[in-house]
Amino acid sequence: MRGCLAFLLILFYLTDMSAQSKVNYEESQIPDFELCDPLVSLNGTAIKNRKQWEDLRRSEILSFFEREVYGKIPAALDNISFKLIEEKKPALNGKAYRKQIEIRLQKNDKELSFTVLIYLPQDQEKVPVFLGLNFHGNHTVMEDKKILISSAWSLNNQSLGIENNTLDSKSRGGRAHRWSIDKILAAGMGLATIYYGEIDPDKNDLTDGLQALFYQPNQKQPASDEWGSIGAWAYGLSRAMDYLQTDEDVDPSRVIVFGHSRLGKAALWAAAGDPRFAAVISNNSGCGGAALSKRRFGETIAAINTNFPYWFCENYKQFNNAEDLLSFDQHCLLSLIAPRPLYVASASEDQWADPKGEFLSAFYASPVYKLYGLEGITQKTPPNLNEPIQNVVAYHIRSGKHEVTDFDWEQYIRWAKKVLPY
Ligand code: GTR
Repeated sequence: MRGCLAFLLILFYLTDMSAQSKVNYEESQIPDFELCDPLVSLNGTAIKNRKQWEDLRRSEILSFFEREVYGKIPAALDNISFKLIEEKKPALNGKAYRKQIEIRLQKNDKELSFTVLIYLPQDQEKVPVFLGLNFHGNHTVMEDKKILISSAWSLNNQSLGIENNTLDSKSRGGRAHRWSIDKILAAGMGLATIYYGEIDPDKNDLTDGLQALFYQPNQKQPASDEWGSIGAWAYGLSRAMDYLQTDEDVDPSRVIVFGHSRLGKAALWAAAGDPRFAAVISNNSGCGGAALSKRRFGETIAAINTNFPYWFCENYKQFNNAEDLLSFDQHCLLSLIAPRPLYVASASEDQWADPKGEFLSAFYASPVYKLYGLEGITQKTPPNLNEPIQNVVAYHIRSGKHEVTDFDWEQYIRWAKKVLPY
């Protein structure tokens, strides 16, 4: 009897593993599925105007994503403070000003700090700013020796020469190609960036980082409806926004939150929960970001929860290989951004992130923009490669890999100038 049970368990495990490892890249193999209508509330009420959307429907959607996907923020901070660790100084051969600010969070007699690096164009007041997390430290964003190197844990990276989970000057400027700072400054805009590992190290261990600040004595992991790492990174973006609101060089009404890949998921979630972000850009955010989960194309919920079991809340695992149970798909996450401008971008070789699922998600979120009289994505077929659609909801599919390129930034800057209030 016991042998039989063990055999069944092994069989179940193997079947489950093979279901997880089969990655579908065929449109013809996408299962039939139904998407919820963002404009019909849970009790069946048709949402006809902004008031109904804001009073009734929006909070239904937001609380679903809080409880079942990214996890709730467990409590309020005891204190937040800002320290200018590098005053505003001329940088980049006189093209810019740079400053570095430490943000300190305190809770339960514990604290966590992270550093915001800011570049602003010279001779300009109240600058609109792109705010984005970076993967390997602020010092990788620019070849600028004055940028402080973080002592926080980092993922190793061969091409950047990062070993022993420790950052050093070898990787200085190693990711400059992802930030197009010259183009941003030339457009009269600024850049604020934070190393995400200072907020929560990207490893399967929630005993440190932001979560740990909020634990009760003896608590070692978040409750099943509380935040994972993506929730923590998004929270860090909002705390950076707290700072930006106090910075007299920045226009707090024009802060665009940006993120690539896992950090694109964090940017979307930050903007969904924090209306102070004027706009959001999701660059190749894929599964658990802009892409529709029910398509099960490329990365699936089971795959992401297996490879990164700490990114989402524990409750999200109930949807592993059970996408039909989702009462809301990711287009509903995008609808939470309305009426603020939203840019979803894909790359043709990034099939893992399901470019078509990212496009359709923006399309299905667009009726909410229409309630506000704004133009979203109105065509149901994706545009040609490298031919952006730039309405209040924007989309492009760039040729090439999972990356952030100059082409991407050129589109974001052009669009930001068009859609932000001036
Ligand atoms: C992948 C992950 C994606 C995406 C990517 C990244 O391994 O499966 O969801 O987040 O990492 O962040 O680069």
